[in-house]
Amino acid sequence: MIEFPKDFFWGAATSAYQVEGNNTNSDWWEWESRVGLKQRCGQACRHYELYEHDFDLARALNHNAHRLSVEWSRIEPQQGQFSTDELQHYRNVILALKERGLEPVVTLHHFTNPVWFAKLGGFGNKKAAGYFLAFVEKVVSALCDKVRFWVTLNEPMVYIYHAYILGVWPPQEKSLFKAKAVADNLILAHTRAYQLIHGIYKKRNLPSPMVSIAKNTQAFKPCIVNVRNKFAAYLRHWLFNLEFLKKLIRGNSLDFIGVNYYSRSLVEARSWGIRGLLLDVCENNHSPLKKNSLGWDVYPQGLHELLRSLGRFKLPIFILENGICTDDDMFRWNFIYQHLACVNLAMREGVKVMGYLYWSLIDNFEWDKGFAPRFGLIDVDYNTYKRTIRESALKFSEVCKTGVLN
Ligand code: IFM
Repeated sequence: MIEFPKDFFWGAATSAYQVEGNNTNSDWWEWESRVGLKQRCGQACRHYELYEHDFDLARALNHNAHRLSVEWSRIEPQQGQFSTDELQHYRNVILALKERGLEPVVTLHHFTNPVWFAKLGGFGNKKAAGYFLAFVEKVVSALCDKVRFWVTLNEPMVYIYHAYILGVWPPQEKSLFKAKAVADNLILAHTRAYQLIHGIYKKRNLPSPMVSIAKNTQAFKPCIVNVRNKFAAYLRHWLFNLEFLKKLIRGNSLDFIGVNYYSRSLVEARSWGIRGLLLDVCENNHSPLKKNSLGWDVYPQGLHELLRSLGRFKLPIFILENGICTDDDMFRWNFIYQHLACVNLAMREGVKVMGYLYWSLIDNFEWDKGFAPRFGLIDVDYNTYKRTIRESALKFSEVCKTGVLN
């Protein structure tokens, strides 16, 4: 029998743009129409109207926590103009979670920006952190009496990689120089937001908040075990999993480590150059594993190794995303089961993990990949917006209820 602590957080995650619908002031909305994206976000899952129903389902599934994001472009549609209606909307959303006994975990930036901010150069602008802080100040002041867990940035390195290196997300700039500037500004934005949030709680005599980022992570494994591949795998783990976190920890700006984990990357360094060491992956289908519908390897033991490695920082860890897109729901349950077993093993070995949030509560808009990848515990019919609970969700709900993985 595999047991979890009584005070463990169980639940699922979503992000505003991917589920709400009609975020017409967002840079993604503008970009999708400009480039003619095949499948546009449109109404998404209509979660903006249906959130109470979705939270009823989460409650019925025995979740006791839920991660969501607030959409900056709704709250500040024009620079300096804050919408009291939208702030009230998000307050209602948080109250709806609390009424159902779900601990809110609130993300402030999950890939999307207001159009006005994007036009000013987004996080490439020297003043970006200042613009972000004005928004953070409004949101945190409006919600601080109801929210304890804040996530300033979702997967900053994924954001930079897709938007400024691969150039497949807005603003589609392919510039290492820009990518570096954006990374520096994101670190500054986080650090200043961290101080601001703590300052607001202190001023209002509220119990200290828990502030972090959601860090994307991967297991880097040598394809053929030789010195170069082993070195490249180690280097990538150090650079892509740990370095960003280390910077924030050195700046005393993390209260816990937020972890997003999905998959493995099979390292095959074809040279000792930067490209070989940092980017080359196996292209020969060596050591094949089962894959999700986007072709990502399923590799649960990577989560165990990662948690062990993060344990060195002596901060509590909160798994903020772990999930699979698949049309085979038994495969989804297997995925959850195996990852939870790995989390539990790390905990028994002394790593402090506070909770596990599955990505995602409901099927949603998977960015440039559209609606085809199905990550949800709950199926969404995009014609009727009807929700249907999947079998995997029911099995997961038993674990949430009992804290036992059978
Ligand atoms: O859908 C995304 C989410 O927005 C960020 N983390 C990974 C998920 C699956 O790709």
